[in-house]
Amino acid sequence: MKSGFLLSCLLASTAACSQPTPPAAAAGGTETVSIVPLPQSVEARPGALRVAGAVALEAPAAAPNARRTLEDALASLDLRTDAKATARIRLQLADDASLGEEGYRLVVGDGIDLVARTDAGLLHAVQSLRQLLPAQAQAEYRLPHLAITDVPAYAWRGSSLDVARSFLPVEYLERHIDRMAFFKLNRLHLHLSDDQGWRMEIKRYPKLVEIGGASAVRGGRSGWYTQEQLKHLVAYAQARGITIVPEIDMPGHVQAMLASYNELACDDVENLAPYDGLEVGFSVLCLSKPEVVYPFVRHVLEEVLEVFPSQEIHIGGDEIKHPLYADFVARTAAVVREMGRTPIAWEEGSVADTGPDMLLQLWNDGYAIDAAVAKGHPLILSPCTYFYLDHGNHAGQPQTYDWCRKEGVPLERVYSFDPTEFKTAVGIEAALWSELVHTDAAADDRLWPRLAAVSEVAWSSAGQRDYAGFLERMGALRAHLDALGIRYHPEPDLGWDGGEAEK
Ligand code: TNX
Repeated sequence: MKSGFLLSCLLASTAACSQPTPPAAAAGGTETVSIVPLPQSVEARPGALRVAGAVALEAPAAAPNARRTLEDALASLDLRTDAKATARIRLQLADDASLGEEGYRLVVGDGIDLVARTDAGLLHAVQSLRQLLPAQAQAEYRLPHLAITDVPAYAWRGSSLDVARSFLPVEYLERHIDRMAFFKLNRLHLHLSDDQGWRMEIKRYPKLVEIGGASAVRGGRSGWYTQEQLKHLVAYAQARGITIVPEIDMPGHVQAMLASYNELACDDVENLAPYDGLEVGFSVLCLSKPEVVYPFVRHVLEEVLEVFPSQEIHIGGDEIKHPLYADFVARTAAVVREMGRTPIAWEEGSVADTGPDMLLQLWNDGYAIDAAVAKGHPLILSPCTYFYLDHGNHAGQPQTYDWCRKEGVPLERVYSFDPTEFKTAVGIEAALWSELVHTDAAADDRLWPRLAAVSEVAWSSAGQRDYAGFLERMGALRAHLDALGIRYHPEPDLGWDGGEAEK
């Protein structure tokens, strides 16, 4: 990064850093509204609202998260809340079925009115208001009169992070949640276990973190989360409208489990050492020892469910060939269901006899998923040629994979995905695998700005989207990305490259 530029960008007004189109609030006359993801409808109205110094804030007790988020945003812009101020912001809950669980209305007129059915909907309204305002404090703010009505196309708008190959600290996850919320993403999927590491404290099986938590992919970070830390993270995410979806990957990708509890491996398995390589598909729980494996699976899931209130729980199920594979997925899915939750498996789990409520996560573009769709399985769409963010921002980017797409997965490619052909899709999720992503800075580079494109593909209707418009709106939000501390990829399509060095 060129820190000189960033610093001047942070110190300057939003308009000075925003390319190519400044946001309405800072533009003093250029009434372009730059919101990502693109709202369903924006009606421009004549006139503008001036805000300076203080605002009067009204918010219902039933919307504490939206209120807190708005108060934080106002404070960061040096706007006090004062019941006597002339500028008024009113948050309201209204039972308007057309807004669904997450939709909202935002009207700027004599005052600012945010309306939704839920606290979550109001949170999204607050994020849109943040995007209408500049990222840095100014003496006064000018908001164009407008009326926005906005409802997401898909309920599942996800980011998944592989903390198993290389650990990400809690502080990074908190920042990531803040950034996700800014773009109205609402599911954070944590891949908590894999061959190279086990990351969640399980009280009944302490060696999982003692041994499995101490390993990582070569060059990556080891570590693990206590249950207290994870509960804190769940609450932190909830307060920002985000559900954390845990994944324990089974019955393959389990070398860290086998290294911790050798009895989970079949007796003829010789290599029970922690693993730091890049191979996949070599380890498996000993499915011919059900009396050992299933009690373990049940006990682990009990603790996972105790920490994570998410209705959906991911049981993995990828990249393993075994005669008892389908049986394992069916039995484990049944355990999750018996505990009152809904299982998710990777696409391969579609071969199991599970009942159609199990969600399937599609990751190979061409996987034959039609039969599962016909049965009614809901789909989370993560086709790797569009949404594998461990692939390059461009072809040949150092420290990226290209097994799924030689050209990498550039921003425009992410943006071009059309989910509408998948009739049972609940939404979209982009995956950041971490075999080659070992630092916070590298994670930022792979995630941003591509995750903003993911949010627009999941939120905005297919017919409304257009890449040029997205680039313009994203360009205008650059100062916000800087204020969020994101070390984003110097994306040439956004004019953000300026000859910067690769991370
Ligand atoms: C495939 S996607 C995997 C991961 C790897 C990833 C690398 C999936 C379900 N399995 O284990 O990390 O490729 O791109």
